[in-house]
Amino acid sequence: MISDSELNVVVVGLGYIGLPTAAIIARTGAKVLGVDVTQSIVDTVNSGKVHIEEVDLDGLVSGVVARGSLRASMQIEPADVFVIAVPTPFADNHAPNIGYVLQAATTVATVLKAGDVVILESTSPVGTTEKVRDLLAQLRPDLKVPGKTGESADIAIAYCPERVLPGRILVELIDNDRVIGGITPRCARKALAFYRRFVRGACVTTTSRAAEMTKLTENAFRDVNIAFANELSRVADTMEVDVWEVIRLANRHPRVNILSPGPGVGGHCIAVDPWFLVHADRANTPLIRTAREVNDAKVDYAIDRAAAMIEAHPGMPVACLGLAFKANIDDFRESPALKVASELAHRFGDRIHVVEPYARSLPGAFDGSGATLTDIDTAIETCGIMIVLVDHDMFKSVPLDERIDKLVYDTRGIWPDQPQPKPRTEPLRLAG
Ligand code: SAJ
Repeated sequence: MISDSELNVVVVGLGYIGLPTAAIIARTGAKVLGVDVTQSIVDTVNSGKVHIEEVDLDGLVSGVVARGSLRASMQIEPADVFVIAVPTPFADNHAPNIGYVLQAATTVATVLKAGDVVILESTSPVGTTEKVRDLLAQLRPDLKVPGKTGESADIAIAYCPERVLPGRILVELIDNDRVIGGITPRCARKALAFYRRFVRGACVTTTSRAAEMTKLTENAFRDVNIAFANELSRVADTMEVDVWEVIRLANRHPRVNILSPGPGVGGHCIAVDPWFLVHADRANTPLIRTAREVNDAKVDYAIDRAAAMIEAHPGMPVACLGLAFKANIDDFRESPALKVASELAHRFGDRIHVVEPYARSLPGAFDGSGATLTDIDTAIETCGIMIVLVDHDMFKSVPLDERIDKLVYDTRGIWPDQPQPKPRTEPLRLAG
């Protein structure tokens, strides 16, 4: 086996998963090249800096870049292992777009040689790894690809989904168990040997198709369970019961574990991946599809409730607390909080004051609205209405005596001691 210091690894895609992965591998002593299509990302990494906010990532990247273990480039180079970590968005009809994956595989094909291992980490529809194999076979007829003929293959191809939670990426990259799906068992074993270099969690091997579906299943499971919590929150509003109390009490049952309602589900994973299953088998996914619709509809419900409160108090300044898609991160992708706050900004203009400790300025969605970005102390001093959209620690720590006289719509349940105004209920509206 090649020693860590002799191993050359290319990571294609230096985003939220690719950059931390590249840095963790570089820390083992391997020589890592991060490849990205964006020049500014390449320049940032090469200067030892990071373009994304993630706990401890800046120190790790500056260390491995200074030691010469991590470099970035727009040009691919030969290596022993190629890790593909590029986005897999979906189109308007929820059809997954694996174009970036195929583009990355095309780039890898230009430098591939016998003995190399190609690993796909991007969340992908079932069958994508086989499509990568077919593409490599087409582009490099000189190399024997796995699973095509009875002969032993020249290269190994596997699927190993990332499972890390934003905010805990570096810890989870090492500690989480990994599912490693090979095109063939031999491919899985080759990829396993690579992950064992830096993963402390268990590494379990399977087929590429099972590994692909496992990843989609994990996020669909969470989406369905959050949808249950979001549905409960609406029923509780109708019943004039505190949903947070009901959930706390129900969760005392030894076999009940209800998740938390919120203003909807955001991020680039849970709100997206379930569609890959629905798109693949619409007839057999009514539950997964409805969960998506329930979670999407929660955004409109939150807007309606907040707007009713604001309309009932003409002229009163409003603080929207949080824009990130979840607590304590700077990621605003697919954020329900951002959707609610920007919609309120366009309806109520300069009455809306946004507090977001992770933003230096208001995102483009607020352009022309008249809303302003402010800090939590100013918001407490000036705003009579508070709409809690993100459970950032900074907001949780505001004591009751600083908000006792406020009108509060708390979509995250961070202030259980706050006297709640009576909600205005609307019938459930499902998208599509
Ligand atoms: N949310 C709720 N209520 C909850 C939990 C979450 O409303 O009880 C909301 C969050 O506020 C956020 C969204 O759901 O808007 C998603 O947040 P999350 O913390 O559940 O998940 P992500 O998107 O940050 O990361 C998920 C994780 N998947 C699972 O937990 C099954 C992570 O492990 C995956 O690696 C990641 O997706 C991914 O990249 O696929």
